[in-house]
Amino acid sequence: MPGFLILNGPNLNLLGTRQPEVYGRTTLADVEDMCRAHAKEIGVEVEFAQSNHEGALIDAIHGTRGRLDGLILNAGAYTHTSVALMDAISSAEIPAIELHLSNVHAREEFRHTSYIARVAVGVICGFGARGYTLAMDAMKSHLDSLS
Ligand code: CA2
Repeated sequence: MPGFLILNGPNLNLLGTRQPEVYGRTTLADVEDMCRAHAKEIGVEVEFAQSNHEGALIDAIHGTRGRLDGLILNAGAYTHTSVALMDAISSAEIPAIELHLSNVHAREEFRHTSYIARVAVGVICGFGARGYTLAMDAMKSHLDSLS
């Protein structure tokens, strides 16, 4: 069974508790439940993690190497700033999907830049919490297309 890491970056632990007009009312625990239920439906295994620390996110990405088959990453604001996360994805050598709850392209100019997109298979944004299960389907279909 393919294994995915679903990794969430800074401030996403606050999901569902503030700014519901931007990020919705679903909490990160709800998202994890949705992902675990969806994983059973589509026949994949998932690990789910969140950190507010860039180094911890890098360690988690390194930990996928040779062990898991896909990375789904909502890097939060680090998306727009972190060459280090980009390099970590390249070094892990597993396919990555960049994910955002909000449509970052409809927001401030600084959110239009992504270091992650340069090393990602694709990007999903603007579908709220549903984006997580969409990303799982997209990753599964991507892996199927390789075999
Ligand atoms: O839309 C997304 O998923 C983002 O990755 C969320 C980041 C933002 O910096 C990116 O540009 C787009 C911010 C995460 C903040 O999460 C919060 C959630 C609830 C309340 C406060 C912050």
